[in-house]
Formats: sequence, structure tokens, C-alpha cells
Amino acid sequence: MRQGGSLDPQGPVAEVMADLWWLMLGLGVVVFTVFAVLLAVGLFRRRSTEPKAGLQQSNRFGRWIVVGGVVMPLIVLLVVFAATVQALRVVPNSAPPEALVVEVIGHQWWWEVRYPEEGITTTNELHIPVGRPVAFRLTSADVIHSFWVPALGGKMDLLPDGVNTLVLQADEPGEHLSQCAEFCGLEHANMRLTVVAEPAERFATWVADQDGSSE
Ligand SMILES: [Cu+2]
Repeated sequence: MRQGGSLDPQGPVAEVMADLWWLMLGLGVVVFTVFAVLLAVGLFRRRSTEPKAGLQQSNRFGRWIVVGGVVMPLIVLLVVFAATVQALRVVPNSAPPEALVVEVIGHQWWWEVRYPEEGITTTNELHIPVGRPVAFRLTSADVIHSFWVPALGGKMDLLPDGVNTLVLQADEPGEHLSQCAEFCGLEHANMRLTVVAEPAERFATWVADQDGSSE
């Protein structure tokens, strides 16, 4: 089965986040290259032996400082800001009515996954249908954990005294790894969750199978 990651996005939220990351990487590479070249030029160019008039020289330096230190960073930050605002609009901030509701409860050090509508509970394994938004209701039984499925995007804390909602969607079938993203004690690093995104019919079959075997 296909395994996605944050640079191999498998859903709309993960996609806008990956795009944002590539944009920032691209801008970073351009800025780094420009300044590395300028630095090299400054280091290796022979100083002109004839001193220029002091005023003319300081004017030139002033221009470099304004362009390199104010104008360029301003342009880069404005581009990143605009792209971030645009990306935020794609990330849903409330669950659409057709969303599948899944409760995820963090424990030291395992995941409890409940499907209230379907009456199913699983541990360390999360199944979701492809192409349908999933509203994850996140909470914790003990300390703060963090729910993070890199392939689907998003990352949100599970708090012991409240419920946070994160809406994600998988566009392709696949099996993805999820790792608790908030240090929560000795076994934190082993607090993993397998996320299986499958076509709607297979998901329905899985739900039906669980019904027979659990409780
Ligand atoms: Cu943890």
C-alpha cells in the first residue's frame, strides 16, 4: 500500500501545506544564493586602489542596506504571508455535515480510536474512507499528546481538559504512519498510530467486520 509523507501529500490539507513548504524552500534557496554570491564577490574582488569620495561611497552602501536589508526581506515576507493566508482558507475550521466523526483519545502511550456513530473502538489503528472529510475529535486521558498524520496534513494537540477538532481528508487509498508529536513521557517515541485510508466500500466492510468481532 502506498505510504505518504508530508512531502508526498495524500489529501487537500496536506497538499496546501506541502505547496507552502516548497514555496518557502524555493524563496530560501534564491535568497541564500543571491547573498552567497554577493558575499563571494565582496570577499574576492580586489579593492579599487583609488579611494572614491567619501560621500559617494557611503551613499552606495546605504542603497545596498536598504535594498538587501529592507526591500528584499519585505518582498519575501509579503509573498509568504499572502501564500499562508491563502493556505489557511483551504484548511477547514469546522466539520462539514457529511464528515465522518472519529474520536481520538491519547493515552500514555497508545491511541484509542472511537467511531461513535458506528459503535466501534480500536487501538493504535485508524481507518478512514477516501474522499470524505473526517472530523477528528481529539482529547487526552492523561497528559498532552499531539495528533499528527504527515501524509494528511495538520497537527493538533490532544488536551486532557477539552476537545479539539481537526478536519482532514484522504484523496487516495494508502497506509500512513502517525506519531505522537508532543513529548508525553518515556514511551513517547513508541506512540504510533497506523492510518489506513481505503475506498468507501472497503471501509464499510471493515466497519461491518468490526461489529461482529468486538464486544
Ligand atoms: Cu507523545
